[in-house]
Amino acid sequence: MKLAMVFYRHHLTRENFLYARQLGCTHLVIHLVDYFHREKDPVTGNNQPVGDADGWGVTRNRDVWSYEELRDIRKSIEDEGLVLEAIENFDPGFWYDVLLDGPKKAEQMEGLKGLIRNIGRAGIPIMGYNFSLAGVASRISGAFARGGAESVGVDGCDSLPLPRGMVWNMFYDPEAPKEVNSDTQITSEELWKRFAWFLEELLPVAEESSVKMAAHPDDPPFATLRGTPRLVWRPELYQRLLDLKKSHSNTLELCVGTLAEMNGCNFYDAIESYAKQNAIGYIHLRNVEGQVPRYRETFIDEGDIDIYRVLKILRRNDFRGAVIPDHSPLVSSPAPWHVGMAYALGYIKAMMQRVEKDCRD
Ligand SMILES: [Mn+2]
Repeated sequence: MKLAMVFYRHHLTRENFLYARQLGCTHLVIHLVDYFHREKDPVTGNNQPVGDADGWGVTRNRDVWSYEELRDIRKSIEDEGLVLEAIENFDPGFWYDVLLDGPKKAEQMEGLKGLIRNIGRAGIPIMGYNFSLAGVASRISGAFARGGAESVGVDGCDSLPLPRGMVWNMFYDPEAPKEVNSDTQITSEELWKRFAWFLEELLPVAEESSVKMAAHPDDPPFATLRGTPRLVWRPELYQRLLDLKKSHSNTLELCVGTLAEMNGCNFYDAIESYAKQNAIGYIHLRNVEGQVPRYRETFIDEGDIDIYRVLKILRRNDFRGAVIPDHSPLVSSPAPWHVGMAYALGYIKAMMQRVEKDCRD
């Protein structure tokens, strides 16, 4: 098992690479989609300029990340003694019509295929993605965690329908007419049909390029959100995703926190079963109290998840991939995000060492 962390694009500096290495990471996951937020974002701890007048993110990116750009990022990471393990998330501007079954679908799929080839050529083993129309929504933030640390949670489901020009929580076309996009008001089976096409088209290219595609479940795991169906909001739907096409390149970006937020989910059994199938690309690890429709993200040492038990299941099933802290509450300090991540990393590293020792003895 490898300890890693995720950096957003604005984090890709030598100082941060040293920070990760000093805290015991050997690997990194990078998030190249720039998000824009109204105010301080409790997940990234970042103050970003707003995207549009209502504070939604806007992407005008259409050209996928080039081989040269990816190669240079990988080199800058390797120069500091770290390994680039995965890229997390496509820019919504690359594939909105793949999600919406829109007119540019075929053209955008060619773009995604080119991107997967670039990723393989740049020597990056995993591409994490989330096949979702509404993306992350319904989240609230507040002083929810220990000592009033700022954290995120969910209190019921956001039913505001998706407007035209938006997928996830970003506008790819901010000038689109302000009306409900009926292409997002579809059945669950229609969503699975769109997903099956995506996988059928892209997996052969991923296989040829030695890239693993790794799917994140829907966060938060509601059956529907903003009037759209969700793909993976129950553990058996994660299995359905794997069963659609058996392949070394069809894997999971297994988010333990999201699994724990699913109603009635025995997430230990679920993790064990995915690990036995060797179907885990990499792990998102965090802790949480409660389940949909109401939960709060906590510090990693609190909440409903026994982190030691999760890591032990992974180790016993010979999981060799990366584990990253998913989110952490922000810690009151001059560097709230960095301190929160450092705390989570230290805790996970200690548990990994303990698991390693217990499994050897
Ligand atoms: Mn996650």
